[in-house]
Amino acid sequence: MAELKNVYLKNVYETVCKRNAGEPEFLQAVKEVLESFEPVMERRPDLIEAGVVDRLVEPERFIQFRVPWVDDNGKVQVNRGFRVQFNSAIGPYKGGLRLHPSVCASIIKFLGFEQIFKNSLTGLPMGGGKGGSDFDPKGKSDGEIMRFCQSFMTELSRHIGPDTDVPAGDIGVGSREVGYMFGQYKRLRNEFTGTLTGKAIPSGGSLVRTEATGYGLLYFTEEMLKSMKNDSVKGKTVIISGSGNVAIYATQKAQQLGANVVALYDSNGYIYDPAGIKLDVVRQIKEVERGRISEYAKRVPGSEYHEGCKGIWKIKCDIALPCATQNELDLESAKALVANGVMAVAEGANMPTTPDAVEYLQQNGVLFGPAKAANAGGVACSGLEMCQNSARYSWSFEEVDEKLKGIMKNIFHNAFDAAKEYGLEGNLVAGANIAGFLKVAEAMKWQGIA
Ligand code: NDP
Ligand code: 2IT
Repeated sequence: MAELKNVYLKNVYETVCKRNAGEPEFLQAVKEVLESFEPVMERRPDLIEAGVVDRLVEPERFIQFRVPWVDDNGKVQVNRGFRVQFNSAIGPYKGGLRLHPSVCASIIKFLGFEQIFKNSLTGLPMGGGKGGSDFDPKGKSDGEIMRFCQSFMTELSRHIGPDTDVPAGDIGVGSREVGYMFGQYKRLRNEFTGTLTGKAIPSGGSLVRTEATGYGLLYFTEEMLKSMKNDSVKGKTVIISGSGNVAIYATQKAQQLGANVVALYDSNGYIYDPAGIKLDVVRQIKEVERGRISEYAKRVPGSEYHEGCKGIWKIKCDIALPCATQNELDLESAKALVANGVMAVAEGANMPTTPDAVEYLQQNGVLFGPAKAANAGGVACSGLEMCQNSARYSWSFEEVDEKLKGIMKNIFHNAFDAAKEYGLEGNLVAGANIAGFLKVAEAMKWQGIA
């Protein structure tokens, strides 16, 4: 990545490096964002004077706590829980909870930092936050999952609330886990509020929330193709990494829009089905049986399973949608995609493309939809869930879906227009960062040094 030229930004970044040494994912996320701010700082000395960026890179609050629970053998287990409350300039902290053995301060802080800009881009009043634990849900019984979630929420409940901080799902946290956490929160507080989103429908959840990130990713991709290439998703060959919540509903919407989705993966390996992924089979394996994607090849004739994830990017495709985890698409993978004629990459996961891979894709004329914009549909729908909860009301599937579509189109155009205004036409990474930032920056300046 290029060196920062603006002296103010360079100094901010040096301080961030000193304060957060040993946190590579967080530093990666901050560096990318600060690079985008260079043209903004030239025009906005008032933001420098108000110390907006110095304040933005330091979380308002970082909470770390012990999560003790008892496994099925009666043995005491201890995990580490986190919540970062990064920025509340435009609304209560909002962001998911991740349960994965790799979770640590660096991962939670990078996710919380990105969430600030993403939430701002949705146009809804939500600040940035994120949380989770190094608990590994794989192979755990339902009872173990419930006891862990209850213990996690017992501590987290002190720090959250409908007007303070509203968590949701992320990797390893879906409706089941949100349900156990919501039940425990309600019991501890003796109040029924929309403090978590991603709830089941009978408990105040919103229709479309389950589908929202994947659907939103496709609405964004469709708008990007239409506006920048006068083209569409229809008839395109698509590969999607992951096979969890985001990947499944990205596949569903891509198929509805007339694309042929030919590959998916989990952390063990990928499936290739040239005739098109049979989503009912994937959903049975992943959502019902909580099994491995390798099962697919045993059940669907003509499909293949390959051990290891990297090979997926070597499959010829028009559109690639990384929907699993950070840094899963590296430079070598980007080169393979370009060599095979990929026209668009849009990020369903958070920071799935390494910085050198992003640069390579952009330099080779590939349309690139960054996570903060392209995967904002999930949190946008969470914002709509908060809205329905506050109003004690619920909207139909069609109403929520229409709102989601409108939000994703707006996000694309706001990112596109911001990039153009600052002399970086077509660079949606910079555009999304700038558009997300400016709203937060104005709010921070207006609220004084806080
Ligand atoms: P899920 O837990 O439902 O699914 C995650 C998928 O990614 C699984 O297939 C998992 O495989 C795979 N995966 C996880 N870690 C790795 C790894 N290290 N290498 C390869 N594959 C991996 O999570 P989601 O679908 O909800 O989240 C996916 C991504 O989307 C994350 O980056 C998340 O932050 C982001 N996101 C999620 C939103 C949401 O609303 N859920 C909203 C916006 C972004 P395995 O089962 O083998 O672990
Ligand atoms: O990364 C994300 O935007 C999410 N995991 C969704 C957060 C939310 O609050 O719905």
